Amino acid sequence: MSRLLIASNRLPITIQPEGDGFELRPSSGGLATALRGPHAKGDGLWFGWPGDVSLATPEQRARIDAELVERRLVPIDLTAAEVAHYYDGFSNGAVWPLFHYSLDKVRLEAREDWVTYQHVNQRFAEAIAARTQPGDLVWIHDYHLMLVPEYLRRLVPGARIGFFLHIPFPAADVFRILPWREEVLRGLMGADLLGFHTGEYLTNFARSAAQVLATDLDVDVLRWADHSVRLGTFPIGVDAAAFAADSPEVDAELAALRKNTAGRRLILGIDRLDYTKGILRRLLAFERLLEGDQTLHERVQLLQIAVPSRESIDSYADLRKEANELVGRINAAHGTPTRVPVHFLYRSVPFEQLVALYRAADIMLVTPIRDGMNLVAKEYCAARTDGGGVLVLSEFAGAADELREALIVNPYDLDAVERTIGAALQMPEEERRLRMERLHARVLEADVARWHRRFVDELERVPVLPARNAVEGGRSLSEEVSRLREAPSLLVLLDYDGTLVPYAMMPELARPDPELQSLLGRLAARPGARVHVLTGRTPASIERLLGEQPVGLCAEHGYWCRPDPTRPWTVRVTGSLGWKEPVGALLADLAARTPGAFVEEKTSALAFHYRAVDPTLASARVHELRARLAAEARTDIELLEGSRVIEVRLPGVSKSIVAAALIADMPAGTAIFAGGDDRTDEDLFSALPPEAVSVRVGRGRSLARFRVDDVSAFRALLGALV
Ligand code: ADQ
Repeated sequence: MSRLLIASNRLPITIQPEGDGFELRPSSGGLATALRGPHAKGDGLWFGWPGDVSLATPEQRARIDAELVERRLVPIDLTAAEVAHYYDGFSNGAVWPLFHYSLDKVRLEAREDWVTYQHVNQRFAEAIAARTQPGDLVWIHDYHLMLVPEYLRRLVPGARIGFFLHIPFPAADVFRILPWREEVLRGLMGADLLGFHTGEYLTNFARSAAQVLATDLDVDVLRWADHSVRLGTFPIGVDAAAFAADSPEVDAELAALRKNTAGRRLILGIDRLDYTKGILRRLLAFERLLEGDQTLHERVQLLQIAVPSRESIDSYADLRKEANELVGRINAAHGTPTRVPVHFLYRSVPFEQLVALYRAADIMLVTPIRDGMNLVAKEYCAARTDGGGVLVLSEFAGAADELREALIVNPYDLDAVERTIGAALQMPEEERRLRMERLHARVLEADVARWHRRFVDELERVPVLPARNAVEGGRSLSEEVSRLREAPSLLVLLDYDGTLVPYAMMPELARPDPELQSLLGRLAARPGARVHVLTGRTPASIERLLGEQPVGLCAEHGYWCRPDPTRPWTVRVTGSLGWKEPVGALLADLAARTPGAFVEEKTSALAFHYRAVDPTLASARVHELRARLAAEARTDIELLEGSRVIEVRLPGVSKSIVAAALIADMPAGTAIFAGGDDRTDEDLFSALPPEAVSVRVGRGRSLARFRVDDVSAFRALLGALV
């Protein structure tokens, strides 16, 4: 088992002022509860905010730090201003409402919040990078830290990074409202594994990434600029055994509750006080129920418990006021001197009392307008060892995917909620038992330990990078470049698009600028140097761009080569091209049914381009293409997937074969420099001897020994070779 490093906004303990000193208390909330157990058993670290300790004296701080070290917790201290902008402003003021479809509450004028959000995410990444060892797994949690995967990837390129989102990922049309949508997606795409509670959130994410970043989805792998991210659904569970366990304390609480409700059926709501939890609409539906049956208040009692939350944000303070007013109105209209129909408590209840409440509740109302998962629903089912109780569950909670035997309801439809509570009150005992036994068993099996194990197992599958990625012999890239500058004989092998020039909207537009022209000219004129450009383009296309340059050109990934401008193009690979006609007809048929797609004909290949196609349709067409070719069982072709293009080509054509031939043409002892940015360039790198200097432009796992960020950094290297 690898060591696991966890990062979340809060540490699983919160430090609070207590008397003259400070006290460590367990943090509340589903995430802290879910990960606390496994962290305690392992040997990893946990990074997060410990709470406000700015008033601690140096001695108190030393004591706090010693306690944190003891528990393998690494504090990321936040100033009051950082909490205001990163946490309240951006995370909870913009992302939270947007991702829960509460568009009227989204803070869009949040530039300063965004800057702080980036800054705090960078601090998390630096703290993690400083403690990461080879082989570690890093698991980052939730919407507060969506940029950490990318920032950490820059600092530790080989890190194995997982990210789990605890809230919904909204539909692409909603996500795209976010002014910082592209940065957020880039941030998340730094991970190797991205986890969501449901398939719907995963699909929403994949569509958003396709629309904003032009990523490609291949079953469950999202490819972007040659970096692959695996997507998975990992519905979180609860510590079910703890909720199912019997104890004298729970029994005593239960007896007390039963005495108080004497004769009345208990309807229960338990939530963090948050506008997403649907508390107001729940109260309105209950009010309608009471209005429809004037005697009902004699027989039922609604108990709503809400833990105060995020009180420094206006919309949360408003919610509390509105809830109070509504409860007052209902009780005034339907209460009697001895009975009030609604009890509303603002507080957290201790664990034993929580379990007793779940066991006492005849009906549990979990009716959020949106909720990533909702653990309360699962805790209720886990606690019902007696097979009693009815769960009324919103279809907009992630939990509705799994808890199908609950009464599923649309929380926006007050009549439906009212009717469903009525049906729950009337439900025959046998049906109630059948449904709850099923729910209880499922929640016990799919518990939080299983969630944890599934995610970590999947992350563990991410391969550790091959050793050749490390800087061999300890020489840095600039030392290697100085060495090549002095070499009497030098071979330079270069990809074109994405390496020498940035990608353009249309291939014709990716023209070499004067700087590049001059650079290639000077490089080729260097004594003892040979320069070749290896591209997937056709001979005509690359010749239009670089025909005047004193460099060798290899087109169609090495099918065609032209060693210098004075010599003709020749074919380097032989093989029958008889497949082109039937496969061409198949591709033409696909393109005709796919708005935005087109087929490009090369000599050795046919390329199906779909950059401008709707992503869902594109992925369906790629699958269809694969299936139809597989059905024909052809051995005379192979498939090559690029960035939003799939190429059917003659087998045996690849940059590795042509690179090997070009190397063999040079005198022994020739120094080699190679650069590329995509999958076909990995073929090139694989053909190089170990001492060659290979450079990958951009992100993604690579066989190259070195990496630079972008085209301009790569050109600077070429300049240094001259
Ligand atoms: P939350 O929005 O915090 O979690 P939820 O999943 O319901 O929502 O978890 C709340 C937790 O707090 C539960 O464990 C519950 O028992 C506890 N709790 C609530 N009220 C309480 C009270 N009055 N007293 C004591 N305990 C109380 C976020 C997402 C969810 C997702 C979780 C986990 O918003 O959708 O399910 O993360 O991924």
